[in-house]
Order: sequence, then C-alpha cells, then structure tokens
Amino acid sequence: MSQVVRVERQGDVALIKVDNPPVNALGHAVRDGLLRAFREAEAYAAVRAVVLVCEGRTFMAGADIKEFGKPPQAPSLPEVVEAIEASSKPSVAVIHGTALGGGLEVALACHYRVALVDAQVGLPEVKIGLLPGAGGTQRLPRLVGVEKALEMIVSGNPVKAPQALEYGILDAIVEGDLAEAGLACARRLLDEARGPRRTGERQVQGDAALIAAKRAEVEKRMPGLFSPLRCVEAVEAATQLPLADGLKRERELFQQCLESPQRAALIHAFFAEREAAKIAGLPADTPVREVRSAAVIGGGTMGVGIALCFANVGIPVKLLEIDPSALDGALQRARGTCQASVERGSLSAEAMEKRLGLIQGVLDYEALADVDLVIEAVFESMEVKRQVFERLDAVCKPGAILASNTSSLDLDEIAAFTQRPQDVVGLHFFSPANVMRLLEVVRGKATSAEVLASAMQIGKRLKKIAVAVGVCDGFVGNRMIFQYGRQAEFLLEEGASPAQVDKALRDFGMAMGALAVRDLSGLDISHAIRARQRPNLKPGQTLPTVLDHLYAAGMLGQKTGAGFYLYPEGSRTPQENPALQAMLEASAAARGITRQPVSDEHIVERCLFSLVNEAARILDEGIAQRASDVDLIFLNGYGFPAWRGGPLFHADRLGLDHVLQRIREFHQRFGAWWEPAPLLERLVAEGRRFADL
Ligand code: T1G
Repeated sequence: MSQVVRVERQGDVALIKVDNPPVNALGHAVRDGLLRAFREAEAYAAVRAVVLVCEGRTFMAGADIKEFGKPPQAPSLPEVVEAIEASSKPSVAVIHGTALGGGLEVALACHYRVALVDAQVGLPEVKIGLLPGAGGTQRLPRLVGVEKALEMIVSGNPVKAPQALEYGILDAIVEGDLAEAGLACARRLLDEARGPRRTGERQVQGDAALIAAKRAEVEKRMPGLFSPLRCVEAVEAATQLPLADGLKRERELFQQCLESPQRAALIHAFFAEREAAKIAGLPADTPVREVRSAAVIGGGTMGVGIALCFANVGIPVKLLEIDPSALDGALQRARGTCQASVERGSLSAEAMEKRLGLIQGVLDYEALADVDLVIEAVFESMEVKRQVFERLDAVCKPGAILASNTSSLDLDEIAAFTQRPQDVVGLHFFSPANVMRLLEVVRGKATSAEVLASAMQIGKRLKKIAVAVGVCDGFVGNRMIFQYGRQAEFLLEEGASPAQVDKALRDFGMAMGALAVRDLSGLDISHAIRARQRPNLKPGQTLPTVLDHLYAAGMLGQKTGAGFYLYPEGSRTPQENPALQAMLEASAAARGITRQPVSDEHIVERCLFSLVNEAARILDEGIAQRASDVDLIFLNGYGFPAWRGGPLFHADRLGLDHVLQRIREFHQRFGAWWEPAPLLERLVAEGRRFADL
C-alpha cells in the first residue's frame, strides 16, 4: 500500500486513511492508493464495511491542481469514484476541514457521509475555470435537487456542515476522533444490516424553467466566463440522462473546460495568490507582533472602510477624528455600511451591533497609547502625514506598528518623521476598503523584517490578498494605472470618445472603463497627482490636457455630476458630456493633431501595453517581487478579468515579441512614454516570458 493511503483492519471494518499533506490533494499516488484500498476491501471477505478518513487538517480538498495541463495518469478520479460507489460493502466518509472538488466527489461516491460541525463541503471547480469532473454534477443534484446543486456548482461556494446536513449531503454531524466516529457509524450500519446506498442510483427531478433561468443568470452575471455555462449544461444532463450517459457528458464538458485558455489563467491566479505570501529573504518563521487592537486615523471613506475591516474580523479598533462632528459622521457611515449588509441579508442585526461595538470613536491621540497597530488614512499631503506621524511617534507604545494607507506618497519620507522608522510600513487599501480584497504592503527601506511579516499576517487576518511592494510613486498598481489612464486620455484627444474607450476595455473584460473609473474616483484627485508628477517628467513626456480643461470647468466626475461623462440628477449611469467635444478639440489643437477615428483594437493595445511596459520597469527595479504579484494586484484591485490571468500572464500568452514590436511602433508614433522597458527587451532577446522570471 502507498504511504499516502494506508489501510487498517478494525475487526470487520477496513479503515482507509489518506495522508497527503498539506491538503490531501487527489494526486496520482492518492488516486492509485484509494483504488487499491477499495478494491482490496471489496475482495476481502472478512471486510464487511469501509471507513474513509484523512489525516492532517482537512479531508481531500480536491484534485491536485498542479497536475492540470500535464499528461493524465491512470487511474483517473472518475475511475476511482465509480469503483467506490460500486463497492458491495457500505462505506462511510468522515469529513473534516474542507471537502472540496474531487474530495467531495469521493465522499459522494461513498454510501454514507458524516462530518465534524465545523467542516465545509463544496465544488469550487468553477473558480478555476473547470467543473466537477468526477461525478459531482451528476450525484449532487441526485442528493440535494437541481436548484441547490446549481447554486453550489455555479457559485463554487462551500456550505457549512449543518447546512450540508439539512441539504441531505451529510447523514450526521459527529465529534471527537474521526476514525472512531467513522467506525461507530459503520458498526451501526452493520448492526442495522444497512448495505450500500448509491447516490448514482437515485433519480433527480428535472426543472427546465429553473435551468433556463440559471443559464440566463449566468449569461448576464458572468459574461465572458466559459465554465459556468458548462456547469449548467452538466447539471441539465443529470436531469435528462441516465447516470452513465450523464457522467459521459460531464467528462466531455470537463474536457472542454480543461482545454479552455481560461482554465490556465484562473489556475495561474490561484497559485499567484499563494505565491504572494512568500517574500524573498523573509523566512516563513520570522517572528510576528501580535495585533490585539488597532486604530485608524481619519474618518473619511478610507478610514471608515479600514476600521470596518478590523471590526469585521473581531479586532477592536479605535477611530480617531479630531473634530467631534466629523467623528459622529464617520461612526454613522460605519453604521450605514453595516445596515446595508443587514438589509441585503448578508449580516444579522445582532452581528452588526457586535461589529460596531468594536469600533470606538476617539478624539485625541492619547487614546492610542496602548494599541498594537495604527493605520493613518488622512489627506494625501506630506505635511499632514508629518503631523500625524510625529504625534503617533510621541504617544504610541514601543513596538506598535505605524502604518500609512498612502496610495503613492514616499513611505521612506513618512517613516523619517518618526524615531522608529523600522516600525513604519505601508498598508495600501483599495476603496471600498471593507470590500476590495487587495492590500499592497509597502516595505520601506527601514521597515524591519518583523514588521513586514506582521503586516503580511494582519493582511491575511483581514482576509485580504496581501502583496509586498517597494517604495516608488504609486507603488505597483497605481504606478501602472497612471500610464493606463494617461493613454486613455491621449486616445480621447486623438479621436476616440469616452464611451468608445470604455466599451473597448469592458469588451476586453475590464470590470469598468478607464474613464468611468476616473469619474468615480474624482478628477480632482487625478489632477492633484498630475500636478505632483509634472516636475518629474522626463524630456519628451507630455501630458494630455483634457483633464485640465475638465478641472478648470469644475467637472470633477460623479461627485459634481459631470466629468468625462454626465451624471444627471446624481445618477451613476454615465451619459455623454457635450462639453467634452470642444475641450478635446482644444487639446488636439494644442498637440498639433487632428482628431480622427481610432479602432477598438488600438485602444485596447495602447491601454494594456502601457501596463505591461510599466510593469516590466517595476519588476526590473525590484518594486514587485514577481510577475504573478503584478497580475494579482491587477486582478484584485483594478478589475482586470481573472479569466485572462492578469496583464503579464496575458502578455506572455500574446507573445512578448509581438508586444514589444507594438510598443516600439508606439514609441515611434507617440514618443517618450513608449520607451521600451529594458527588461522587456531582454526577455524577448532571450526568448523568455514574464513567467520565467
Ligand atoms: N491542489 C494542489 N495544491 C493545493 C490544492 C489543490 N487542490 N489546494 C491547496 N493547495 C496547496 C496550496 O497551493 C498551498 O501550497 C497549500 O496547499 C495550502 O493551501 C476532478 C477537477 C483547501 C481551502 O479548488 O481552496 O477537484 O503555497 O494556502 O488557506 O472535480 O487551498 O503551501 O506550497 O490555500 O488553508 C478543486 C483549492 C480542485 C480547492 C485551504 N479544489 N484549495 O486553504 O491553504 S479541482 C479546490 C483551496 C477538482 C475535480 C476537480 C484552499 C483550501 P503552498 P492554502 P488554506
């Protein structure tokens, strides 16, 4: 028997144990071991029942994602699953941790299923561009019905054990030792002479209207995604075909998803998220400072959002505003945000009060003397930051972590306002801070390893995707988006309309168009950033002027009802701004050009390749650790479509030689901003990709 699967005889029961850390993924050795174990149990007359448990922290968490894209190795998981269900001896799966994907499919093939109360079960394959490919789309509907099966399979979200019990996925909630609980179940089955109970033999009630509605919902809510619609087709097959044919149809659809370019992109994103937690030169066992309490300086939109991040995970947080009415307003906004969740049904009123009870409004810095972590979220002015950090340095206890939420100012300069620069770090949240998962952890020159490790851990505790970045203007995401936004404005001056630019980018898959985003964040902020950047421009680097025209006209975006678009009566739906045409004509004239039609393809290339070129510089300067970190930032902070893997994954897929050739053409036509990044030229010369870095 393989080491990853062991069998123990417990009287007339075979106890099968899977031991494949860290998550008991169903790699080849596990599949082979499981098949052998169940076949041996079947053949051995003295064995009358089988119990399946897993060692470590979780039941099998799915197929081994690292194997996708490689030549398949027999036995396949469907083969294992079918052998388990066909056994003539009753089998019990004992679930703990997260039984996900193929892990749940193995459990569904077992005849009975029990779980610890804090276990979860789910079929998350859709999140990595796949669908349950080992019977999940055929067996789950037979257990829980079409509606619940569609919800679980198309969303990919897990359900907790009590809910799974209610759904009929589990037969019981158990406690204590997994093996003992399983053996007790098996004993009861034998005493009651209850044999195999095969899910595959159950019937499933079709519901054409429900399936049609789900299909329509997926087409509307998940445009561009390939696998969700295949999930619906597979579940539909379960309602129309006998099991064997349904399983065959599932395999066909699974293969289509496996071959889809989206699967590779989504799996790249999955591993990128885990890779980001690893920081070169920072050992995984670096000591971290415990954060039992936090404080946020500034009760604006960001400050309130950040305070909610802590309250939402149960960490008490003080919110400091120096003006009582501003503090009241901030606390009211925190309540309003939670109230909206209660109204949506995603938060109970009791939980809301508990969370709000963790946010304590304070009016003076003395109240911060005992907190473990302070995050400054005040106005983006270095003078204001100086005042704040000098006060923090004076009142906070030794060892407190002092963080800035600055989105682009020089963290090293901020750290120098204190006597403890080693305790200063950047925690750049993205608005709305309590919703967006991305957190750029900015490592200053003086930031200690302990503080950096602590910041990464607090990011994980806040359920953020924490990515370590270096200090420069805009760090990684904003530095790249400055280029992207600039190109969008240049394209307007050259002849495109905001609607055309934004539609071309949305059609590519961006969550929002570049100009709609600028209107949302406020053109005054863009204008201030540009004013700060102007003195540092290199020769030949000109700036578009349409933003200056809008700013001069007081058109600052949604907040004033007009910007690149009009927002009549406070509507959030962008409409054409007639005043823009004259501004664009004036901008074009100032550049000595005549506006003319621009193709959508050209729009997408100009915007995307400006991201790629700047990212290459960022990687070359060591501001980002790896290409996948850059992808992760854009997938989780800027609405880049996950099914394209991120700007650099996408560039690799296009071919860097093609990308560089286009950038060189743009350099000829549009000047200094398009100077090809040296790293990009090196990669192309060496025949390498960003993924090879
Ligand atoms: N395959 C390979 N490696 C995996 C893995 C998997 N399924 N899941 C996790 N890992 C690695 C991960 O890369 C990391 O590695 C370590 O385990 C800890 O993970 C046929 C086709 C289970 C909830 O999609 O959701 O079954 O960085 O940091 O936060 O129908 O991992 O340490 O080197 O995420 O405690 C379906 C994916 C597969 C589940 C644990 N299953 N995994 O979270 O730890 S497709 C999934 C997770 C499938 C069948 C189909 C989470 C977790 P390293 P972690 P965690």
